[in-house]
Amino acid sequence: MSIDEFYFMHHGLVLPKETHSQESVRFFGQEFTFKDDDAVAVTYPKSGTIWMQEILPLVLNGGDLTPIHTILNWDRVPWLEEKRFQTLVDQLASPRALVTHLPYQFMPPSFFSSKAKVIYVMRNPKDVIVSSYYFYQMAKFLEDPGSWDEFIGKFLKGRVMFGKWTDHVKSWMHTQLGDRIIYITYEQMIQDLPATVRLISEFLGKNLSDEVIEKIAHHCSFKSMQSNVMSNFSLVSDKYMDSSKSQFLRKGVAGDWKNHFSSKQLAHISSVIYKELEGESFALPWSLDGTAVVTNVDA
Ligand code: PPS
Repeated sequence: MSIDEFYFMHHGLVLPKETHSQESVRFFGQEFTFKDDDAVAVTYPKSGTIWMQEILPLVLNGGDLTPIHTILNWDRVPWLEEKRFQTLVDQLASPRALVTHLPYQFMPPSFFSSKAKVIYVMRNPKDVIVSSYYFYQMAKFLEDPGSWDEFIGKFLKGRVMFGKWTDHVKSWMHTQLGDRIIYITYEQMIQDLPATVRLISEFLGKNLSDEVIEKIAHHCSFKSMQSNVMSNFSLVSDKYMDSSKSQFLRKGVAGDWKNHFSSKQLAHISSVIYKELEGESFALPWSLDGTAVVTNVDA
């Protein structure tokens, strides 16, 4: 991996230089203080992060569309570990909606002593690999993914930003957060977005009417986000993203993996992932051998 050109290592974690720095992770780890009413969406990359950047502000403000129509998503609900965060943090109104891709052990002391709530969003790793592969082709600040086979290998070895998918999931499935965390899946959001928005709103202590829930779900649909310039990344300079190669909001479906993997690749992926999760006390909400099955995630 051309690690020096695109990435740097932070305590064993691969981070992109363009968007992150030692100073940005230090700032988050040492200077940032969580507040009790913060809501943090935690994701492994390509699992539903920007979807949560759309949903969370609307849930927290009772369905007022102003933020999603006036603030770019990366400023509206910033990544805690990114360089931009330090410049934005003082402008964020409470209750704050935040996102992070960091594994659990990278959260700072104030997170553990606060009552900040976490929505952990998981996605079938086979679709995460597909989505990542297209993203690595279009994002100029990431290493070229190489061939499809090469990229699958890199992903499984954790030679991609934020490391191994299994390590991320394991870290967040074994927290001491009790009722401060809920687990939802991308597939659950695809299956019934209003029901998932309701779940999130109840978790955050918001009693929203059915009408408001429907309104939020409508404005957070793939189609609505695709046509929202504040959310579709069309305002990102082509210096950073080549939209002729792929779109950030690319396909927005569950199960695109069926169009991409050979049976040999699928068998390899499931055997590696199952082996790494052997002995774990939680079960994945999908069968990696067959068709995706959505069940509740029980930590
Ligand atoms: S990142 O780079 O980590 O922030 O990416 P992330 O936002 O986690 O994941 C991007 C994928 O999420 C899809 N997406 C959606 N799918 C359905 N509905 C909505 N509203 C939605 N918003 C984002 C996006 O299309 C990427 O998935 P793929 O499979 O590549 O389309």
